[in-house]
Amino acid sequence: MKLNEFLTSKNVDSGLAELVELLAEQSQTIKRGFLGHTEDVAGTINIYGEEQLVLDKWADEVIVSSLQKSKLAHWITSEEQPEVIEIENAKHDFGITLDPLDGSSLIPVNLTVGTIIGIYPGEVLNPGKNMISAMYFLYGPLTTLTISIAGGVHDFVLDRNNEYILQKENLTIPDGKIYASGALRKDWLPPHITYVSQLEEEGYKLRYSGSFVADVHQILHKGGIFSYPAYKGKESGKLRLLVEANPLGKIVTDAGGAISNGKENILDVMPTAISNRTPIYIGGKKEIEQIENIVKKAA
Ligand code: AHM
Ligand code: MG
Repeated sequence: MKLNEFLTSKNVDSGLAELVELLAEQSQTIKRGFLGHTEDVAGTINIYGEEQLVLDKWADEVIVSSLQKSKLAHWITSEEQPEVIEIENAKHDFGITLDPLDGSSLIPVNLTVGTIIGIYPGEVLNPGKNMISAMYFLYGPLTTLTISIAGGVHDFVLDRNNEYILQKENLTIPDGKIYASGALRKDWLPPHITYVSQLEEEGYKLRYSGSFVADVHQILHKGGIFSYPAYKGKESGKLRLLVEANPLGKIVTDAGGAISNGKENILDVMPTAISNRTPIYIGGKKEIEQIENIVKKAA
């Protein structure tokens, strides 16, 4: 079943369906643009102090300009933009969060990267639990779309005719024994050290690529836990609350898993700025309970 047929069959609001289809079209433009630009550095730095690739800025431009032209959303916040973009005379009040190319440091070595998007019914400076839909596109051996919409999480794959076709409806995170942890081991804080050694003792296997969206995709389909913890000198961790944690948090939660900063559900956190970062634990409910118990005991 094609994406547009699926959205119709689920009675998705026509404005939201139009927006999802527009974003799906942009993902194809982004994927086609990789050829020939995989190593180019833009010579600019984003608000997080990271060097931008030509492709980071270009993917951002593709999606932002399509939203500006279509007027299907009112607000956009992007990892590559310093401020919230407001679209005048928007047709709907949707607020969009965007990580145009997550894991982009892996593009020069041809590993899987993706685009992460959250959709709010209004302004983006809101707790993640207010999102009405979230999705990510993965550019790997296949181009895929995983979306939380209409009460479930669904996988689509781009076919030879450039149509996203339903692969799996209402997917749920299985039990599994994979773990991923970011930050340097020498900088981990005591609760995280305890957690990782417990996981390793229980037979969890390390799988960490450096692409959050690809690593979480693996956990969503195979079970386990991804973490990018608080670490020495960086109590808020590395990853971004609005454009990274919340959309993937919604997807994994809607698939029966959970997301936490070690103390509480990240989706309950009220952001104070679009640039907020957060420690992240995302995966199975059992693994999230385990880290929250360790953190509680250590307090
Ligand atoms: P990006 O959105 O600029 O690619 O940055 C975020 C990425 C995540 O995809 C990944 O989990 C993390 O940064 C990797 O960081 P590190 O190199 O510290 O392992
Ligand atoms: Mg990112």
